Amino acid sequence: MSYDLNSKKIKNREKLIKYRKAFKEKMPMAEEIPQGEGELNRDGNPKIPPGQKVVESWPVLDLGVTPELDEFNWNLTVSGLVKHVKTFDWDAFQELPQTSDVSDFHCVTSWSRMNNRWEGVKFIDIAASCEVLPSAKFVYIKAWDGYSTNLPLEEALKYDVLLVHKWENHPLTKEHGGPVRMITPQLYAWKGAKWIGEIIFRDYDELGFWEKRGYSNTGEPWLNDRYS
Ligand SMILES: Nc1nc2c(c(=O)[nH]1)N[C@H]1C(S)=C(S)[C@@H](COP(=O)(O)O)O[C@H]1N2
Ligand SMILES: [Mo]
Repeated sequence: MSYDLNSKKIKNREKLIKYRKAFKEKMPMAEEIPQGEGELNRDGNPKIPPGQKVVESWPVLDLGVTPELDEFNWNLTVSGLVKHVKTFDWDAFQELPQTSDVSDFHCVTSWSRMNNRWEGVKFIDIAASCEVLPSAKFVYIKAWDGYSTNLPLEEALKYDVLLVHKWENHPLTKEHGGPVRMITPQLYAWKGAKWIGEIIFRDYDELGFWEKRGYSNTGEPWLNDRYS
C-alpha cells in the first residue's frame, strides 16, 4: 500500500493547515476551506460544519451501558509519559483549576448541539499537573463502560478541550457521562469519552473503539472527515 499525495483527503488537509495558519496570523484567506455554513466562529470555522443539523435537545449516544458512577466512586488515572502518575478522585479533581466555556458539540451521526455551557477542567491543566514528558505525542483514553478513543496530543491540548462535570449549570447527568466526561469541540464528539477513567500519554498512536471500526482517525468536522 502506498499513499497518493494528490488524493483529495491529503489535498484537503493541506488546505486546512494553510487556512488555519492564515487565520492565526490574520492573513487573507484565499482557499474555500473549511466547509460549513454560517458566520466564522472563534476558531475561524463556519458555525455549522458540513452535513450537520442543529438540534435543540441533547441526544444520548453510547454503547448501551451506563456505568454506575457517582462523585463517591468515580476516579481518573493519568499515566504513561508523565513525570507524575496520578489518580484523581472527585475531591482531587475539584481542586484542579476550574473553568467554564461555551462550545458546540458535533456528532458524526450528523446532529450538532450548539452553545453548550460547560464547567470543568481544561485537559491542558490536567496534563500540566502530571507534567507530560516531551516525548508524548498521542493520547489514549479509556472510559468506565469499556469505550476507548485516541487523539493526537496537539488536539487534546487545544484550549477548549475540557473534562466537564456541569452542563447548562447542572451536574452532568449519568446518561451524558457524569460525573465527568471529556469534550472535544473541534473534533467529532466520539473523541470525547463519557465516564472518563484513564488518560494515557504515549509516543505512539493506538486506535480506539470507533477508530478501529471505520471512523476516521482524525475526525475533523469542517473537512467532513467522518470515515477512514
Ligand atoms: N464512554 C463512552 N464515551 C462516548 C461514547 C460511548 O459509547 N462511551 N460515545 C461517543 C459518541 S459516538 C458520541 S456522539 C458522544 C455522545 O455523547 P452524548 O450521549 O452525551 O450525546 O459520546 C462519545 N463518547
Ligand atoms: Mo457519535
